[in-house]
Amino acid sequence: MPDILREPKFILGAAKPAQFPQDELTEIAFAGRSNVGKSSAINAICNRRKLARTSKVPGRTQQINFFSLGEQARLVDLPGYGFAQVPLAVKKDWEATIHKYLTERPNLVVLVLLMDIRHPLTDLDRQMIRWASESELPTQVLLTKADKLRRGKMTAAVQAVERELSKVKGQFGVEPFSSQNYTGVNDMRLQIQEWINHGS
Ligand SMILES: Nc1nc2c(ncn2[C@@H]2O[C@H](COP(=O)(O)OP(=O)(O)O)[C@@H](O)[C@H]2O)c(=O)[nH]1
Ligand SMILES: [Mg+2]
Repeated sequence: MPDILREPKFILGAAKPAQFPQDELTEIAFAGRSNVGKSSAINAICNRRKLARTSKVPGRTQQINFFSLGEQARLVDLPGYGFAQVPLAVKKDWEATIHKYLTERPNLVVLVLLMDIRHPLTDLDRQMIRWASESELPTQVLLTKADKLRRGKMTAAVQAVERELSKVKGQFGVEPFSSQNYTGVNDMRLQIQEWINHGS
């Protein structure tokens, strides 16, 4: 496991762009539908049990949470989207904050977009992909909860998403992921180290 992932520290939660850290550190952002397994993924990658809070109650993370990785970089946990029981005005507000972060943040080098391997490419996932494409933001898609599928179906799901994304302008990778059986976890650790060393 790369050293840089060993000492992640929570820095701050930002409700609005004025609160984002003001420096030039590289950032890697994680986004996905609420309950997709984003907190679990961040915890698995950093080998921590409770760095990012996991919860069975979806929609809890309403801020953009910044975690430092040594002196060089940060992981950024974006608010989970698509949680039905949140008032429309609040949803719009989160979407605006996410949009602003994704399109206007100079620190951001890669988006890690998580989608449930059993039902990927929801409307809001597609919106995220559009924003990434428009901002020329390289995007790594992780198909989460891959432990729920047998190998054949897992491969088919990855290929189906790859096929869709090949039609979109931009740089997209697609990998299966599970924080339960650790599929893809080590690859992500190495990948993050690469992005930090060389940009995307
Ligand atoms: N089977 C399985 N369940 C998972 C996995 N990752 C997360 N979960 C479960 O999905 C639910 C939501 O996970 P969480 O990480 O809080 O999702 P978040 O809302 O995207 O941060 C929890 O009940 C987790 O235990 C996974 O890789 N496999
Ligand atoms: Mg979460």
